[in-house]
Order: sequence, then structure tokens, then C-alpha cells
Amino acid sequence: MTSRRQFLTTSAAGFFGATLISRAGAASLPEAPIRETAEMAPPLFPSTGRPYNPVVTLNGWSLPWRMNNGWKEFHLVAEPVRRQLAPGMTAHLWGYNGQSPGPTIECVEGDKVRIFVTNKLPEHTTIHWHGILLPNGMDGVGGLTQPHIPVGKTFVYEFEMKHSGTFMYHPHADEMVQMAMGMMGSLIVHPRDAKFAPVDRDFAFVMAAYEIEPGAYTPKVAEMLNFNLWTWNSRVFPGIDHLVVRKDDRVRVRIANLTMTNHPIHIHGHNFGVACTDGGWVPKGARWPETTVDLPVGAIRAIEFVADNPGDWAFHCHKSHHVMNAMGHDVPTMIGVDHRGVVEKVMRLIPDYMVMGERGMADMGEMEMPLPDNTLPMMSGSGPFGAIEMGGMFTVVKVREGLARNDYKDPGWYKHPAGTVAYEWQGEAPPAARKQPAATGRQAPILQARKPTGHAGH
Ligand SMILES: [Cu+2]
Repeated sequence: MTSRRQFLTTSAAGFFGATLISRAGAASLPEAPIRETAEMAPPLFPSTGRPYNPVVTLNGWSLPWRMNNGWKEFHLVAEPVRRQLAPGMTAHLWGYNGQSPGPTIECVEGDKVRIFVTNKLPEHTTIHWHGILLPNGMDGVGGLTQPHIPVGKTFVYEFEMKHSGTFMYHPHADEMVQMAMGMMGSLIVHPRDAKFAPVDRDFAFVMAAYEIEPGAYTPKVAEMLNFNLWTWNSRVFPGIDHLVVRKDDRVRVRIANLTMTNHPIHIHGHNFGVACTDGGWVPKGARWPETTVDLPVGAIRAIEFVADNPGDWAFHCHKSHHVMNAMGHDVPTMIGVDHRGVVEKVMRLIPDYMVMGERGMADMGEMEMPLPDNTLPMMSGSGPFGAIEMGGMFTVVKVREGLARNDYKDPGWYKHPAGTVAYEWQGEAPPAARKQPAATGRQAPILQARKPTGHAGH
């Protein structure tokens, strides 16, 4: 298995399973390609098997396969991995074939699929194929439908893809630990009829949450609700790929939720319909326009829209504490607190003491604070007009005219036509007209600030 570690480049040539077949031989395990970067791979167009229009996985890739007597064979290796969450922070996670999440598996309705799963974790595992209608013994629930896959062993799953749609895979063994460590991936079954539900751009990602203390590398696996990193495909803003889209393209975004809470996913400048869930396609007449769709835990939604509005459009979870990163979100509320006179006294004790938050927290988006090694500030990232003040589950849909069909290169920031950007009022500001308080003789209320006592429950 020494060749297994070979590094695959992002060039399309590096991804053809076919080139790996002859070496592996028909009666042997298929090769298990490995990828060790978080860079978006170009779509993997099928060189064998039924044709389909491939998806693009945000900060990810699709797993090559080999055809073997009518079976499509994949090889997943469960193993410890290193994942860069964004520049400046790397996590020690568990995943598949070199990354967390694992590679996207793509096949076609009617395909007979054989998936080899090798366990290189320090404990046993299984894989459950979430949403797939399959024989009970292939469902991957350790102890219930199969023995667990022991350390060092390889198990084989065989089933037919009876229906198309958006699914996912994850362990059904020591779940709280294995999912808290990042074991998951997208599973796409394309329709056999290429004219069914065609789109021009088709994106996929899985949402995962981690609790990694600033300076640490490994998630706290016993954590139940108190996570501090909210990720799309184990990446946080500003590390999440932009969704580059040609104007008037029909766009699908397939989103799976393997965090332990719901996420209202919101797009700007467009509206969408939910075209597919992990239960199947939504009939056209049953879709309604939305700009936000709530994703329950353990659910998948594929949204579709026509990108008819050029620009850089925010695309994010609407829970504001899910668009921030690990460092600094346990500071007390200081709005309205007057620090004058206190700062010098504190600085005699703590020379690095900083006054923060007395006018709100926006300053933190621009502040160059000393950080411990390996963590990310609560809000970061910059745009053409300054700090974006986000983290976590936030990225940008870039709608541009004149892109080529499969061009996902970053086109840079949107150049707004003259006169289309919000601007400062240059005239005179009217005096603030405020009603005088009635003389009641009562004292003005005293503002009380209460420090937050933790952030459990999200
Ligand atoms: Cu969220």
C-alpha cells in the first residue's frame, strides 16, 4: 500500500480512477487515492460508467472509482487527518482518505456500487449511508446490522443505487466521538436521465461543528452542545471557498447538517426553492420561494436558484454566533461602560490590557490582537470596503457575466457600476428631535450590566 500515499494534484489527470486499475488488478482492493489539501478540486467528469454532470465540493474533492464487471468500486480509508480550518489554524481530526470531510462519492441511479472501507483509526468504526434505500445488512449500524469494523480490517458494502438525490455517509459507531472528530462526507446519486433536474453549477458541502480551545489542535470529543467552530466542509470563514457562478446559471447547492443544532442558511440577492431533501426530489409544484432554509440536525437540503443578479452575495448561517470563530467570544458585554480612569490602574497589573467592546465589538474585526498559536479571531476576513467581521459559516456567491462553463476561478471582488453603492449623505444633518421627559421626580433608571455565564445551549 505504499503507493496509496501518492499525492494527487488538482489537475484533472490526477483524478482518473481508470489509471489506477491495471496496477491494482481486478481481484484486489481498489486503490484508495489520498488528498491532503483543502483546495477545491475541479469537477471529476466520469471517464467510465454512466455519464453525469459532476458536483463541485467546497474545499473538497470527489473519490475516483474503478469499474469491475459492472460494479463501481470505491475505497474509503478511515484515518486520522490534519485539516486546515482556515489559514492560521489546523485541526487534528479523523476523516477519510487524507481529509475531513472525506471525499464526495458520486454515482448514478441504477449503479451497482461496491465500497471497500479500511479502518486505520485507533478504534472500530462502521459507515452508514444516510438516506440510501438499501438492504438492511448494508446499513452500517454497528452491532445492529453488522459487526463493527475492527482496527486494521477492511469491510465491503455492496448495494444498488435505487434512487437519485443528495445523501451523506458517516459512522454509526462511537458516534459522538467519531462525528465530533469530523468523520463524514457527501454522497451524490445523479439521475439516470440527464435531462431530469439539470443545473449549470452543482455545489455540495457538509456542516460540522467542533470545540477546539484556542491553541489546541484536537476537538473535545465529549462536548455535547458547546461548540466554538462552525464549519462548512470543515472550513470556516475566511477559509471557505467562494461559490463562483456565471450570470443566469441555474445553481444547486446541496447542504447536509451533521452538527448538533439547526442552521438557517440564508442567501442575499436571490431567492431559491428547496429542490431535494435526503428523502428525494421535491416536485416543482410543491416548492415555494425562500431566502432562508432551516436545516435540522441530520438532514439535507438542496436549494436551487437562477443566478440572475450580478455581485458578491453573502451566503451564510443566520445564527449570528455561527458566523464567528473560536477566539474572544467569551468577553463580557461592555457597551456603555466607561473605562476612563480604570485602564491605567489595570495596566500597572496587566501591561497588555486592552479596552474592548465599550462601543460594540466591530473594532475586533480590524484589530490585530496577539493570538495564541493555532486559533482564529472571532471575526476576520476583509473585502473591498474593509473588514467583513465574520467567521464560521459564511462565504460569498460571486455572480459574474461572461465566465466559461466550468470556470470556478476566483474572479476577484465585484466591480459595482457607478452610482450603485450605498453612499454617505453630504448635506446637513437635521437636529435630533426628542421629546423632553416629563418631570416626575423619579430617578433615572440605573443600567446594570451582567456578565455572560457561558454559552451552552446553542
Ligand atoms: Cu448555524
